[in-house]
Amino acid sequence: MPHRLLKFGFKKQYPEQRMFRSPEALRDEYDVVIIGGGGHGLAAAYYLAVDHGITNVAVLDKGYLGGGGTGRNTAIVRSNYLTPEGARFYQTSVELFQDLSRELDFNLFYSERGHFTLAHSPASLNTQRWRAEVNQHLGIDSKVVGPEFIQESVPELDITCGGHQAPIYGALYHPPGAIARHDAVAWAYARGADQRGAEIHQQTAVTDIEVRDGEVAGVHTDRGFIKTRKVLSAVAGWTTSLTAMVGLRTPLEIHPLQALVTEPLKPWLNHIVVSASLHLYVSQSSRGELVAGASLDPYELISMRSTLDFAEGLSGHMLDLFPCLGQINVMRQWAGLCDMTPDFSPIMGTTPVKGFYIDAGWGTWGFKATPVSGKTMASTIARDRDDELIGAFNLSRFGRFELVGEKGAASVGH
Ligand code: PYC
Repeated sequence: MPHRLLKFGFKKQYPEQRMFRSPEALRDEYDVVIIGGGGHGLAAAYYLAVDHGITNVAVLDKGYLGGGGTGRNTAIVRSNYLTPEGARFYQTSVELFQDLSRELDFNLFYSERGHFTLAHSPASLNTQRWRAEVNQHLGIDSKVVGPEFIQESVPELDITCGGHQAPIYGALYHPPGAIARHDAVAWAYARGADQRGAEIHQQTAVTDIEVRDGEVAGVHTDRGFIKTRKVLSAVAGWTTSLTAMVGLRTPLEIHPLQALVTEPLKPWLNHIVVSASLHLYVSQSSRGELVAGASLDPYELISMRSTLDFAEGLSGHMLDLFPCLGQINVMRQWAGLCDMTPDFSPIMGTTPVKGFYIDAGWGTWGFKATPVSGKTMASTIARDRDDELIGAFNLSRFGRFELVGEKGAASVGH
């Protein structure tokens, strides 16, 4: 490291600003307590302040900020969903993402790449046509394309899959499909919320939620009791522990989802390529690494361990599509926890416990929803009424058998 840079680093004259404050003590009372310092919780704190002027807010996390689903996904943003409810919701998120670096004054490395969902059979191409129809009806930029278009866009892709797998018949192409730097999204929302008065308390575990006469009265933490009448649960993977505290049942199942990155390469893959049949999605990050994942581990498990099975299976399928990658090394792999719903749509909004709001069921589709979930949950909390965009995602839909079957959700078997 150059000597001058080192000297600058140690000089007290130019202290580097902290991203957000770390208040020593919890207040006795907050207007809103948000459990979960991931993107969703932090975005909710930000929009509570910006859209509703509610700033007496605490965000609590038992670990560190962005250490759960936010830091463990493959950072894909898109809105080419199949249900009108899902497509409309994610389209709002894409639109928020497109302006987010400017709004939060933070480089989120938001990069529009174009998103291909490859179809390896006529049946799969039919599903992609169905998605394109729904998308176009809602004004979402999405269309079915043939093998020539795919090959021209991604010349390294082996359209025949080497004869090991069914060849590619066509794809759903979604030009606004993008990637972003996931950690930066959490930090930027944290900074924005903190600047407006919200407090972020890491290493603060919620041990119980006090409910009196059907209404939230406070939160017990390992640092003491906090009085509050409004609590948001935004804790992918741990939702069922919190809902148990307030006596609510959900149909959630927790499954690990694994991913990996390769060593960095010169930029060559300009698009996001997804194959549902091969259980693979891959993009190239701004650092040059190929970021790739497969489908959920097929069993319930609350563990973030990685497996060799996953790395082997994924690498095999990556080579079916991109035989040129035979000599590339895998650098890291990891897992996140996905709380899966039976219909592959999230659970959002008010609950039968007054003052307890839920932002859960994010399965494999949570990162891309960060801005819209924050905005709609903030409005739901502020008004104590489900935001219009998330009405279909209320927990009560399971009791009413009004599911929102979302076949546009990635990395799950439908
Ligand atoms: O929804 O695009 C997606 C996705 C990719 C990986 C996991 N989910």
